[in-house]
Amino acid sequence: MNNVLFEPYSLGRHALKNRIVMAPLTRCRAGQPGNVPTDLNARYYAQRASAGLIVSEATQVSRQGQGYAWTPGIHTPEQVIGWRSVADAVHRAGGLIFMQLWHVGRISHPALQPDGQFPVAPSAIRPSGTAFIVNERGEGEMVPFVTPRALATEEIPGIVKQYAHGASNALEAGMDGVEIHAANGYLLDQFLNTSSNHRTDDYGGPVENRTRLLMEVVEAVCRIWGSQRVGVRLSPLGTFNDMGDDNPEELFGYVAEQLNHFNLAYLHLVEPEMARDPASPAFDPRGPAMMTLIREKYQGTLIVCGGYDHARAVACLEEKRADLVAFGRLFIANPDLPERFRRNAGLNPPDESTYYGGGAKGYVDYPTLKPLRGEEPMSIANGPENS
Ligand code: 8OZ
Repeated sequence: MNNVLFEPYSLGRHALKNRIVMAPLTRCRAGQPGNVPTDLNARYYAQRASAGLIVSEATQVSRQGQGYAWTPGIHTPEQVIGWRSVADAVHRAGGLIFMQLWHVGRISHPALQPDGQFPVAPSAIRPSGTAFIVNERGEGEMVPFVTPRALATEEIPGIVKQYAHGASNALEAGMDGVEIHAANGYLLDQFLNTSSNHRTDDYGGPVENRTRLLMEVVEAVCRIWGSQRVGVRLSPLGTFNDMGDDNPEELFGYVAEQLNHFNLAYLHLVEPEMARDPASPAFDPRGPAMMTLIREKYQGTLIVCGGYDHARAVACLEEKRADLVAFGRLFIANPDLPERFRRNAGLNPPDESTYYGGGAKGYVDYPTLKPLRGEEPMSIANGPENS
């Protein structure tokens, strides 16, 4: 079968075996104490190494950058060692993995911050909703967000340094590249959007100013990695975490144009329907035009992500709306997703109750069609293709 998803792709310095990307997925299963990746995490990623590229779960570049219980970091020596075993396991299984570098900004809580400090943000605007923290008993708990502290202009170089530190640690951990998380309402997105950025200094106001921090971070990370091993993720028109912009076409069109100057590995878009607050109406009529606008403005490799199934992904690539397609929920439940696509096999449904936190259940125990390399045979869902 001639399936465009299985065409190889040259991504920056890497040769991808297919055009199927495992999307970054927060699973809240880092080892405690210290938010250190474990053998269980290594096993989970290695099981999914048949993706052309894995993008790791969002990984905080500093303690200040953490916003959820039990997410992994890349700011301590122990975390570097933990991530090295993840990278090694993925490589042994024939895969490639980029680490997603994350600073949550205001999407945090003093309970997760060093010395119980307030989270930082472009402006002192409290997001609606709740943070997922670890309480005194060591349990996960949802608590209302607080009003963050607005960063002083003099503190911005320190933020860029946090990303640079995470990026050089990711290099030391043997990752194949890094993706800068500038989507879904976290720190860099908070600077981009007018809903969260009311600054009056060089980092607020006109679009050139609101994009400044992102560009400084991209430049710093490219200096460490070389631009061909750096990607950026955006969520234009996203409303998750109270995002919203007065002129999103101008904003994201400008960002796409500016990113051309770096010759990055890729730009990764969370499609508008996926980036919406679940409470708001799902369809944004501006979505398709936004995707077309960015495809026109951005000259490099484009990855799209947002509830794709096999047929929609094939259509997207055939129509050249993107170069690669990322899958999130399908990869949670189907470690061998490419093989299932290839065979047109049935898919395991994901169990939402095990998305965040916990152990092996709902993490490394989804059945495959046939045993994965280096794994014991697992119990297998029925179907003639499983023999
Ligand atoms: C779901 C739960 C927690 C974090 C994102 C890193 O939205 C996340 C995230 C998603 O990008």
